[in-house]
Amino acid sequence: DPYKNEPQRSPLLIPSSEKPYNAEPPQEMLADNFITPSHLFFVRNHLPVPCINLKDYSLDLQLPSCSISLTFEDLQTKFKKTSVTAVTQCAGNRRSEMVKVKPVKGLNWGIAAIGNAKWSGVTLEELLKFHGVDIETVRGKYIVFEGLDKQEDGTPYGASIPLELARMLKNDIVIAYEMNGTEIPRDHGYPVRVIIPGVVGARQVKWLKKIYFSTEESTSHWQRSDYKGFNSSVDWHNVNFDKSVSISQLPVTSAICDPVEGAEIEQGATEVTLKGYAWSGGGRGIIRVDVSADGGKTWHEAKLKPNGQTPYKSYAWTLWEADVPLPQNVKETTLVCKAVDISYNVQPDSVEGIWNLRGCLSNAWHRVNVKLSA
Ligand code: MTE
Ligand code: MO
Repeated sequence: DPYKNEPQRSPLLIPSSEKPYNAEPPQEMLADNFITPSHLFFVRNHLPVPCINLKDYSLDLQLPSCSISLTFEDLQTKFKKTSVTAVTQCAGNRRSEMVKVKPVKGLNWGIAAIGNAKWSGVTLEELLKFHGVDIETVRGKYIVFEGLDKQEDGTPYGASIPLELARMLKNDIVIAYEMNGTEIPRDHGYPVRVIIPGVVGARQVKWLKKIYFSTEESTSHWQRSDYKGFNSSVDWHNVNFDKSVSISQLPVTSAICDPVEGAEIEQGATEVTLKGYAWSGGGRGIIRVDVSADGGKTWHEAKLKPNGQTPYKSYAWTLWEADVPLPQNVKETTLVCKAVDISYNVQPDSVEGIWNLRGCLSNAWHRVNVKLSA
């Protein structure tokens, strides 16, 4: 069994698949902490978790003029330690809302395939500069990352981002050896993982083994034939993955973590307290979250908790809270939230128009139906 050496996991996590292991925390716990505790951080594994002995570990940098192999100690001691607090979100977060429109292929994620952590390590810029490589002039079109987890035929998990994007983010991309101040847990990439803030989870390669430049995107299945968007009429008979652009920076999203679907609001309540998260890709900060307790007829502004970052480099999420007046003399109602980012990007009002066969990028207004006891 290739899965016989999997790590211990928190019993609080709710698995959507066991082998490979995929799980999300209970959604009502998500908005309690600005920094998601590592044991509650969602896990998205495509393959068995590799067993890595620190003594044998090295990171291979394939540079234009030479190949360099760095030990874990090299990473910790040769370079300045930089930290970035950033969201990692799976492209399939909130897929279960898309499934209600029409079935899709993929894990049935709720709203918690997202987390916010502090990652520490060396920036890509510094790592390359140290070895005499200027990312501004290096040749190639993509930077490629490979993991130590392998498919049965030996091909590793891999991902890439365009070099143009890597240049924009060169001081923010971190080759991380710590998560939330301690060693990275096995499920999250022990001992080293790349963090590319503002970019989809799929590119943040765990168990990082190799970095190189290429004229082509990573040839991995997950880069070429997955994690792309399509219009709602494309189905598995006519889909052409080569014709769609790989997902990198993510769109604006938000969700109500508490109350949860089907909750009963206490008798006679005139208001309900909503708690949730909002986040946008590309470092675009959240400027407003609108909430409604009558299905979107009337709107109120949620109180945003500052994330300590700046509007155009807002890689962390924004947690929010709102006390919203409840409609009276009804037995049930729908709570709604929607966020606006610094570019005034908004979330689509319904999921129908953005439905796609892989159930990616599900970022419509988040709706939660609750019961009001008379
Ligand atoms: N890296 C490797 N090596 N193998 C993987 O399966 N999954 C990716 C990414 N990096 C993956 C990987 C996907 S799709 C996501 S959403 C994130 O890791 C999830 O990170 P997490 O498990 O730490 O939450
Ligand atoms: Mo993902």
